[in-house]
Amino acid sequence: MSQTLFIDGRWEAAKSGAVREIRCPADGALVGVVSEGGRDDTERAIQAARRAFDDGPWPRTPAPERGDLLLRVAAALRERSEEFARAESLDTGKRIVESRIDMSDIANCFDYYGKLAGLEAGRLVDAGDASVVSRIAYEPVGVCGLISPWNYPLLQAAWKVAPALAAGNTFVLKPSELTPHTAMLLMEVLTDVGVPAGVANLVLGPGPEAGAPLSESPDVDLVSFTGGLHTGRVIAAAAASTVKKVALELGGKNPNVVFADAEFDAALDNALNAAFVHSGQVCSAGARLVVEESIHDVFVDELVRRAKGIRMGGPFDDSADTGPLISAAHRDKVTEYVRRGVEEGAILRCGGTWGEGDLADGFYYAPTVLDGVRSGMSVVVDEGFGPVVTVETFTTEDEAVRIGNDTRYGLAAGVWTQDAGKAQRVAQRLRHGTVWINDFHPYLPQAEWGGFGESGIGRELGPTGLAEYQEAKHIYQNIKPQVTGWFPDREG
Ligand code: TXE
Repeated sequence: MSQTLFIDGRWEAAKSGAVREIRCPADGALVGVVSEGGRDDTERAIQAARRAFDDGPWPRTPAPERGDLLLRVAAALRERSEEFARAESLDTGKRIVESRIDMSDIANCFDYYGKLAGLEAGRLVDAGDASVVSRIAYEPVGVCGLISPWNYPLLQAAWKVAPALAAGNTFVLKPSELTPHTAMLLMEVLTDVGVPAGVANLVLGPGPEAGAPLSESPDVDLVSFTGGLHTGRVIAAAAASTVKKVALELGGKNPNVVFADAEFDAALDNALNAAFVHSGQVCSAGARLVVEESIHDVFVDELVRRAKGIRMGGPFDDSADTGPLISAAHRDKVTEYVRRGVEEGAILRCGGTWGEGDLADGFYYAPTVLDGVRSGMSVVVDEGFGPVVTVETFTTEDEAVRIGNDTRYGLAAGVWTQDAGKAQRVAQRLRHGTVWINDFHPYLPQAEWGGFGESGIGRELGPTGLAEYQEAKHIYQNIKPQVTGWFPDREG
């Protein structure tokens, strides 16, 4: 029987005995068989995390010691990086080179929070009264429910696990049911470096069963979720009944604005990266190319030519530039998304096809360019989460900003121009959580990440990413207690 749930420091099977086969999206090969947890299992994990928080040593461990332990996690991840990268590539189908980059970023994230953990010793407040000592203490929130998606499975989990641990919380992690293996490996590392039993718990299984208690249970104090907008709304609504803290990262519909005076080759190359990296399964994908009308034809012709040259292939195919989509269901969704766009009037310039021949067993979808789209079309409004870029044009700076902000999301945007003043003006006016100028996609563990609008609530990474996992407590001490006389001492 598969024992792949990690609860209270022990590997366990799902109570129901159910299992799930994990298959590589690149070719359908069996990667592993894991426990398929349900509500009971998650409840058990929540209770373990609750006990570890209420009675265990972890929340009371000095913050610098917790930080040291995170630095050891980072070192262990670097040592086992190749094993982790392979596991990530097999679960997601992404190229091994991309998984290696992810693993390095994950180790950097643990390093960052390891170093930050010990720096924050609270704050003294001047109460304006010499007889008062007033201070702010930052305490852990409690039991955290961490729900992560399948596109960057361990990276998205690490953005939650590292600050949650740094702040002294205990947690239950529920990765996507499609991509569980690196989360399992992470539990091994956390145990090896000495995280106490019950602090780090892992449940696997489908969201509505294994995930839902993390947003519903009164014993969970915070739920942090990365995934789709629809699921985010369900989780926020469920969390409202117990008024738990909620952090959401729900993707985006991210404009990549290219002015005519941009450095052409760099803008073009990055427009490809923006849209097609990891086959567009990136929350910050630059899936909306917004290009100045005067260069539209030459820019888009070149984009199409280059997109046609992108090679699809499996994780270990050195000649491949990009991999498959995560599942048959997701490829069907992308297929329907493009079909609908064309029906609404988009011009299909390239792509729109599935992988054939050697690729027929995987969920490949060719890089796709949809030209001539207009505001309000479904391909402009909705996140596609596939290798699909739409093209809109503008003639003025104001129009570029208006189109860039014409979305209910607000996660990320790119601006390409050699005019530094224009770049800053546009960046200031774009309502997105990250704006890249003359670049696309880089992010830093020390810089906040998250969205405006329906892209979510809260920020991950940076100091704010730690603050999300802390409660601020004001401790006010009167060192010269006196009678206030507010209520006169009268006979009753
Ligand atoms: O994600 P879900 P799906 C977007 C992208 C994609 C769409 C749907 O547009 O096409 O979301 O993808 C867990 N209670 N993004 O359906 O459902 C689930 O098990 C608790 C953007 O695959 O959001 C998984 O662990 N948990 C994105 C996680 O939620 C629940 C990344 C994400 O799955 C749950 C992925 C419930 N009721 C998709 N229902 C990004 N922001 O990067 C599901 N889950």
